[in-house]
Amino acid sequence: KWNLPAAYPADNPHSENLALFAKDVETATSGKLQITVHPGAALFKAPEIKRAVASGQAQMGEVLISLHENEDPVFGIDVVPFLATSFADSMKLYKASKAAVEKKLDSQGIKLLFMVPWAPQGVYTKKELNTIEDMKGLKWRAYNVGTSRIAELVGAQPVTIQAAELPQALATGVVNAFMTSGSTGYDSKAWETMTHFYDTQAWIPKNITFVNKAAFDALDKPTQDAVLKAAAVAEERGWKLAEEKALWYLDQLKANKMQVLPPPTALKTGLEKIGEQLTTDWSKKAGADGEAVIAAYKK
Ligand code: PCA
Repeated sequence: KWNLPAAYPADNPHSENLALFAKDVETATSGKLQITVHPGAALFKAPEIKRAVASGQAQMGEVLISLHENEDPVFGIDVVPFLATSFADSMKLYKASKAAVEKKLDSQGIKLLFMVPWAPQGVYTKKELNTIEDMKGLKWRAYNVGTSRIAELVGAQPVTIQAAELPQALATGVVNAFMTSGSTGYDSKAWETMTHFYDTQAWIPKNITFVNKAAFDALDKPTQDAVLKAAAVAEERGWKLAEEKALWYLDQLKANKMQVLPPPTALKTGLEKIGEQLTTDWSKKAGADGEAVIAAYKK
């Protein structure tokens, strides 16, 4: 009996995919390995899940990999703005970076099982944005290093809040703007406080699902194979689900009376400039290893 802490709501496609993964493992092993998924950050808060698995407090987990960019720049490659903004490019970037990510995780006692994308990231506000100057002074919800840095660059005030606490932060007015996907906007009922969604398609972040290496190694071979097979199926299903539902989520924002808009030209240009700055910063941190991954991606 294993636990799998996760950080997003039970009806988010990531969590639904995990539930199906757990079911597949249970079926394939005739109930020998039972995985209980704990969505909604119920067991561990998002930033704590990875360490909980590395230290064996939980056997498996799911987390937004860029939460751990400080441990290795390669964990933040999928949040470099405007590097890979379509699902096809995101898959290419995944393939180019997977080995480096796996290697780093392995050195931390963790085995990567699968990676699944969110939808492209856009900006939620309760006022019109025309340029990045309009973002000055916003109380900006950040979820990782990159989203904090954007706030700093535009003169907004970053407040780091994970998705599980976002609805409350919106309701109490702790923040009045944020970047995320259509799905997290939907999960947190963004329309109750926000009026605009600018579909900037700035990057596609990913979640990783992983297992404590020692726990995995202790399984017998048929059980290991069942886990790996279910993981491969979950990865394919997850990518499909994410892409299929991306537009559906934007439709839900519209149906709830939000304005879903392409970014005005000046805003787009401003964000792209910030993107260039963040790309330079990332390349500096990531050095030759990072360059090699980007080169493989661009090939
Ligand atoms: N939702 C998560 C991470 C990226 C996303 O689309 C969040 O906003 O915390």
